[in-house]
Amino acid sequence: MSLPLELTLVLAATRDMGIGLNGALPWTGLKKEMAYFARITKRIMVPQQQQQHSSSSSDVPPGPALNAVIMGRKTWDSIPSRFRPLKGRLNIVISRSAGASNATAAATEKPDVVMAGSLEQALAYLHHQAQDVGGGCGRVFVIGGAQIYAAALALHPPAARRILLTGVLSDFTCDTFFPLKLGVGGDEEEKGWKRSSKAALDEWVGEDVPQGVQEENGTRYEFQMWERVD
Ligand code: FOL
Repeated sequence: MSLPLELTLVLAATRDMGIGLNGALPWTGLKKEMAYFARITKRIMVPQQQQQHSSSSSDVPPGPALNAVIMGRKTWDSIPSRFRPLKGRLNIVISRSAGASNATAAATEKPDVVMAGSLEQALAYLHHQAQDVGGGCGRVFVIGGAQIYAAALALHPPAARRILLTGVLSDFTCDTFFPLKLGVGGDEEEKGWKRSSKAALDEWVGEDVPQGVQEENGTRYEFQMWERVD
């Protein structure tokens, strides 16, 4: 894991950046979109430097065992219980009333769910883990909801470097919104974000991502990546 920690926000949002309704996703039946979410948050990508100049395999560091997904308590509650914790990923759940269980979770040898009292505490936990364990954690994804995305975007110095946005082109009623408008007015660069090429998206996620408008059950969407402009 790179230090300081680099965060990637993952979300699906309508054109006006709607992400939720009544504590759930505004849509149903986007199976391939959800499969994309699961694949890209699970996939372990070995940094380029670690692959080079290794005279024998014993010189290669063990590398990350798991990526982490950081989410708020309401997002945790919104995930169907049969899918919780999200498998093949270290789940970190942020809850203001979870301060005490943080220490307990940190003491567990290989927790798949860690409770943290704030985003800062979640990042501190990952930072510690990276130093303790060889390879530590892999990529760190912030998967919502609105409050946690806002906290991630507000970090100083900036830690959210990348946004994997699935732009939903069909209209849905929403009551929860992503706190940054992307792909709407065309003035994103002023706000410090730039849409990446398909090649950059493919390289970062490690697969050939379907390009252009996708459609499932009458809902149209598009896979995008946005990167912070330095
Ligand atoms: N990002 C994107 N691109 N799409 C989303 O639907 C999405 N959803 C959330 C955050 N970022 C997203 C938050 N909500 C599951 C359910 C709700 C949820 C996140 C994840 C979930 O059950 N995930 C399983 C998939 C199981 C399946 O195959 O259907 C997982 O293993 O990731």
